[in-house]
Amino acid sequence: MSPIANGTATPAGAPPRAAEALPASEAIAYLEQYGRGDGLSLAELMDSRKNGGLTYNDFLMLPGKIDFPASEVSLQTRVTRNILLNAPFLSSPMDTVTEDRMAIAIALHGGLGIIHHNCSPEEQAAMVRKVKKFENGFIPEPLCLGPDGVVGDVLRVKEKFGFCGVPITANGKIGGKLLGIVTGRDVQFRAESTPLTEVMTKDIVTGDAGLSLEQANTILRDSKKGKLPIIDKEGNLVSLVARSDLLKNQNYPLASKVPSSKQLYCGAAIGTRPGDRDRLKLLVEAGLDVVVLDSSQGNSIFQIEFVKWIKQTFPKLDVIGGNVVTREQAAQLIAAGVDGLRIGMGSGSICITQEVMAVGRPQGTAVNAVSEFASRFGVPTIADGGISNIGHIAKALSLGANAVMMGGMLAGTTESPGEYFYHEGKRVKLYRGMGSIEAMEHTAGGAKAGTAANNAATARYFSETDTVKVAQGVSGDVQDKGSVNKFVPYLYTGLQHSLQDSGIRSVVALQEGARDGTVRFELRTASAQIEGGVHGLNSYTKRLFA
Ligand code: CPR
Repeated sequence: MSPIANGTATPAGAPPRAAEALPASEAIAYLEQYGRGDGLSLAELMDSRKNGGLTYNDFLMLPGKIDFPASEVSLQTRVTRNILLNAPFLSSPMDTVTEDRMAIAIALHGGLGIIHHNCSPEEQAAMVRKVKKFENGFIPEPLCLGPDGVVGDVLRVKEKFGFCGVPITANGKIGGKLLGIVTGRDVQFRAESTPLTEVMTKDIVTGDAGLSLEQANTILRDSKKGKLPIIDKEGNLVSLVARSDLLKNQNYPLASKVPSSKQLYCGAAIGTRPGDRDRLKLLVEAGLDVVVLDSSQGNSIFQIEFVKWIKQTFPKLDVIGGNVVTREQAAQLIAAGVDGLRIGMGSGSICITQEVMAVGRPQGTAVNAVSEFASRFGVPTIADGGISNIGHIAKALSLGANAVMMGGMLAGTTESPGEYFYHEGKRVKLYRGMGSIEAMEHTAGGAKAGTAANNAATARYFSETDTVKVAQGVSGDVQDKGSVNKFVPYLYTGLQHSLQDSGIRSVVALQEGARDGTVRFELRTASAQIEGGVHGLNSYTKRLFA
């Protein structure tokens, strides 16, 4: 073993201490000759806990040498055999975390959203379709009115939504033939009962479907109009571009896109019951890129058969299997043909699986064991659950995961489903486990409780024949975190700094360094953990980013 990798405090072979100090200029050569001697290699770290599992809080990475700016750190990673992302972030398929809005927002920032299935197959497919059709700056479903509308309708739209440039289509909906557009000036000083056909502008500047946002912006600028309806060859409205959004239209250089296309990547979760085959067909028709087989214990004959069926039926669709925490579980799913594995059992913030079932594994150990094994077969892994800060993400990656999946971290953002409310003076949103009784009995925005769709969704935790539902999670709330548009860049930049501190330029280099022993780790005792947290203050404010 190389002196660097052996991790002993006094490097083997180091000469006895001389009476006189060595020349300072020899310090680096000394290290190179006798080894760094600090901390543990990944293998030693894991070995130190072979009689008990390791969690993210049990260890730290040691610093390396910084000879590059943090902004140069690449967070690019492969989350399945075929999908490469610019950021190692996935959002959990939970009805208080990922619907189309979250999936779009996280994909724009380089990650991947997995749409939950606590809703009917049609509703889930509609969400997938929205993500796949999303084009930055184009409003895919603008509010429209029909030719039978009156001025009062526009005034009510203005009062409720704050804008009044409304396209008028033959059927009053997106997709209908564009007849005209009504703006604020058109309805000024008009009686509420005046038909819109009398006041609408019929001579409209339009853009053709397929034009770029840049081209649309140029037309808007030159025409001095407020809204640019985009129409197809038949004159049907397909989307709208608003002048008021011109300045807001950010560039998303990290966006997760299907190569050589404008489409964002979209994932969705399903169960492994026979009915889920029909659900998956609808999702694939909607353009799904990757399916997650949602089970808390993935090593089941149902999942294995399901993976084989998907691989035969939809050979181009990537499949993420799981959840697994052992090599044995992973081996079964890898042999069945999965393209990625989701790791975690009982580590989720809303989860009581370990308490109730007495089955699970500390997440650090699970991530390392499964990732080490899966990487031998070229199968990427996703560390799912238990991420509550940026450090946890860095640690999950250092243990071998290719990406992390987050529920609680992304709940409470503007883009997560549900409305904000106040709890004990704090602005919060609901966040609940998918195996909580509440998730089965209620829905966040999808299917009604007790419907077939809903029951199928909670199949992850409940079996049809159960007379008593045994909960595996709780329902609670999390504080308002603002928009994903700020929160995910915070995670991204923070992670770049974490890797920079370790002297590592990319996620790939982190994993290689962990494997070859050059990335060094240290165990944390209970008092080390206290030391590493804020302590000794009378009170403090914790602002995470600005
Ligand atoms: P956190 O990111 O909140 O720690 O965990 C989210 C993960 O928890 C999800 O991606 C999922 O794997 C898991 N999960 C969701 N509902 C659960 C219940 Cl009821 N019980 C156990 N795990 C759950």
